[in-house]
This record gives sequence, structure tokens and C-alpha cells, in this order.
Amino acid sequence: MTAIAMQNSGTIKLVLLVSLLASAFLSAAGDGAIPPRRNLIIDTDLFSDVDDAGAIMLAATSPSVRLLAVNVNHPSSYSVLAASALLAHYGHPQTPVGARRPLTAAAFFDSWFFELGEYASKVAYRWSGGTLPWGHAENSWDPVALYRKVLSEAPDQSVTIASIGFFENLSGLLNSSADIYSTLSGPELIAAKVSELVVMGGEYPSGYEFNFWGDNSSLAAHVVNEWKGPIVFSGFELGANVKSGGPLMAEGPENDPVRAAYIYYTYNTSRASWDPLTVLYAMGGLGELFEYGNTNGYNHVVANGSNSWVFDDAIRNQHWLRLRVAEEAAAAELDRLFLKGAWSVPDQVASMESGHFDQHFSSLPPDRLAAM
Ligand SMILES: *[C@@H]1O[C@H](CO)[C@@H](O)[C@H](O)[C@H]1NC(C)=O
Ligand SMILES: *[C@@H]1O[C@H](CO)[C@@H](O)[C@H](O)[C@H]1NC(C)=O
Ligand SMILES: *[C@@H]1O[C@H](CO)[C@@H](O)[C@H](O)[C@H]1NC(C)=O
Ligand SMILES: *[C@@H]1O[C@H](CO)[C@@H](O)[C@H](O)[C@H]1NC(C)=O
Ligand SMILES: CC(=O)N[C@H]1CO[C@H](CO)[C@@H](O)[C@@H]1O
Ligand SMILES: [Ca+2]
Repeated sequence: MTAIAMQNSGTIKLVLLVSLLASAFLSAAGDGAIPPRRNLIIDTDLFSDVDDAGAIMLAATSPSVRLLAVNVNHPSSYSVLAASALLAHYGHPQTPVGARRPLTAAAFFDSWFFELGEYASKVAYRWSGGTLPWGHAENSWDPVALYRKVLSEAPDQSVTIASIGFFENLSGLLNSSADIYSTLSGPELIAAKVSELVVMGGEYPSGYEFNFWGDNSSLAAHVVNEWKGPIVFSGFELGANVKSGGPLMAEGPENDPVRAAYIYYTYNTSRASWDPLTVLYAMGGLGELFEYGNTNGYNHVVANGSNSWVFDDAIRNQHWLRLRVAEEAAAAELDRLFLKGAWSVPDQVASMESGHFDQHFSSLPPDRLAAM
């Protein structure tokens, strides 16, 4: 409403409006009617791209999310320990972490572009903490047992699962049967507890994308084709040109592990935002940033990992996401949330206003610098 419109509508109406708004606000506050936190489980690879770290930070620092668990679907111990370190840094030292077995000592090496750096081991070591401090990856949960425990304890229809990597653990959940946590089978437990599965993977309406083919494409096909409940897909095209992380690297707290991860991985270049956008949707729904790209139909993944949308008027519970805003605007919103999240941790110290990147690396031993 513009000021002129308000003047025209008269002082009495304005006063009435203001007092109505005030009483609505007060009664909401008085009832403690803060919107309930959304229960979220993240299933992440946290290994070959840094955007998983950004996505975890968004969820771990959002006042509208209750992060129930993080499952890691890459078997590197460093990925598992880094997940625990991030959770601890952002105030969730008790949040359980599950890990796909058998664990390995694999470290990311960019044998494709020869330009991206490794971050998981560095974050895991320097920010060690949470339920799995450095050296204790073996104490992580079996991911399927963790899913079953956390789902069985949650209210019905209350859990969103955000899948931002591969599909081993979700396939294992689908195949699971009654255990000490629940008498329900995997599909029954999912039907009872999961309100939505949000998947970063594929391309829409059809394509061939890494999360579906990059690890075990038959398990991607198993999960996508067999999941009965609502699924929302975030495709390659959604986040590829949304470049985020620059402001976090430039203006974030010096001690922030996700800022460091972006610097290690990108050498101070903003990065595509597949996983952060996926988790943003998982946390808040369509909001102002997203809309659905379809009204009906379902996604179908074949054994080699390529996917295509089957338009079927009878199926209404699967959608793919599209941006409602310009890619720059989506990136700006992620950057705002990254900075807000990073600064929400007590006792942060600002990075130097400029030259922070050089300064960060100049604190490394000279032989390490030479190796870069
Ligand atoms: C689950 O079962 C499906 C179909 O029987 C099978 O293809 C898949 O490999 C199983 N998943 C896991 C993780 O073992
Ligand atoms: C995919 O996973 C299933 C179940 O664990 C396994 O049987 C199969 O060998 C895997 N395929 C590949 C290509 O690793
Ligand atoms: C790092 O990125 C930020 C934001 O994009 C930029 O302001 C800064 O100049 C960059 N620093 C270096 C050393 O490239
Ligand atoms: C995957 O398989 C489908 C048919 O099942 C085929 O059309 C497609 O070309 C294959 N994609 C790749 C990248 O091999
Ligand atoms: C392929 C793979 O490692 N899948 C695993 C997912 O999680 C369950 C439970 O830990 C394992 O049984 C599967 O082997
Ligand atoms: Ca990922």
C-alpha cells in the first residue's frame, strides 16, 4: 500500500488497520504461535562438490528447521567427520550422523577439470566436533537404522527428506523390514512419516545428471521409480547458473567452516547452487523463489541413470522445480542466508575486509603454499 493510498483511505481506517495488525501479531506471539519447525533429514555426499556444505549450513542455521539427522551417502570417512564437524559448529553437537559402509579414506581429487580443491578432510580436522570427532567415523550410525529410528520417533507425516547426493541409503531404507525401532516395513514407515522427498538429481523434463549416474545408477532408479509418496525434484538446470558463495568468502567470519570449504574448493570463485537451492525448497516450500515446472506426471530413471518425465494426468504427487526469479536474485538470497547463518554462531571474528583470501593461505606453511 502506498502512502498516498493510505492517506486517501483515511486516518480512521489506517488506525483500525494498524491496531488489527498489532493485535494479530500480539495474539500470535502470545499463543507462542511461531510456525512449527519443519523436521528435516539430509542425505548428502559432502565430497566432490562444496555445495553440500552450503546446504547443510542453511539447514543447521535456519530457525524454521529441526534437523533430525544427517546421513552421508559417500563412503569417505572425511565426509562423515566433516558432517559432524559442521553440525557441531552450527550448534547441533548431538545431531546423529549416519554413514554408508564400508568407510574409506578416499580424498577428493579433481581429475576432471584439475581446478577444484579438497575440503572435507580439512574441515573435519580443523573443526572436529559433534558426535564423531576426528578419527571416530566408525562410530557413525548405520544410515538405514538411523532413518528407521528417527522416522519412528517423529510425528506422522512430519518429516521432509532432502537427498543431495547418491541413493544407497534411501534404497536401503526402502528395502528395510521391521526392526527394534519399528514394526513397519520401509515403504510403510515412509508412508506413515515422510511428508515429502526432495531430490537433487536428474534434468527436467529429461536428461542425464551426475547424482543419478555418478555412483550406482540402478539404486537411483530403484529409489525414484519405487518411492510412492510425494517427490519434488531439483534438476541440474535449476542450480547450474545460480552462483553463490562469493559474499560468504569475502565477508564471512574468519572461523566459519563453510566459508573455508568454499575457499578450499573453489579458490574464491562463486559456485553453482544445486544443493543449497534443494535444501532451501525442502525447508520452506515454494516461497517466492520457486514454482513447479509441471502439473502432472512422474519421473522415470532408467538403469544407466538417465531420466525422463512421463506426463500422466493420473499422477499428481511429483513435481520438478523451476525458478520464479532471475538466477542472480536466487543467488543473492542464498548469499544473504549464508552470511546470516555464518554470523549467527556466537563469537565469530570478521575476515579482513580485503585480501582475506591471500591472508588465509599465507598463514599456511611455505611448502603448502608452493604446492598450490
Ligand atoms: C533394494 O532392492 C532392490 C530391488 O530388489 C535392489 O535392486 C537394490 O539393489 C536394493 N538396494 C540395496 C541398497 O541393496
Ligand atoms: C549397486 O548397488 C547394488 C546393491 O548394493 C549392488 O548389488 C550393485 O552391484 C551395485 N552396482 C554397481 C555398479 O556398483
Ligand atoms: C574473492 O571474491 C570476492 C567476492 O567475489 C571478491 O570481492 C574478492 O576480490 C576476491 N578475492 C580474491 C583474492 O580473488
Ligand atoms: C540410457 O539409456 C537410454 C535407454 O534406456 C538411452 O536412450 C540413453 O541414450 C542412455 N543414455 C546414456 C547417456 O547412455
Ligand atoms: C550400497 C550401499 O552401501 N548401501 C548401504 C546403504 O545402507 C545400508 C544400511 O547401512 C547398507 O546395508 C547398504 O549396504
Ligand atoms: Ca551433493
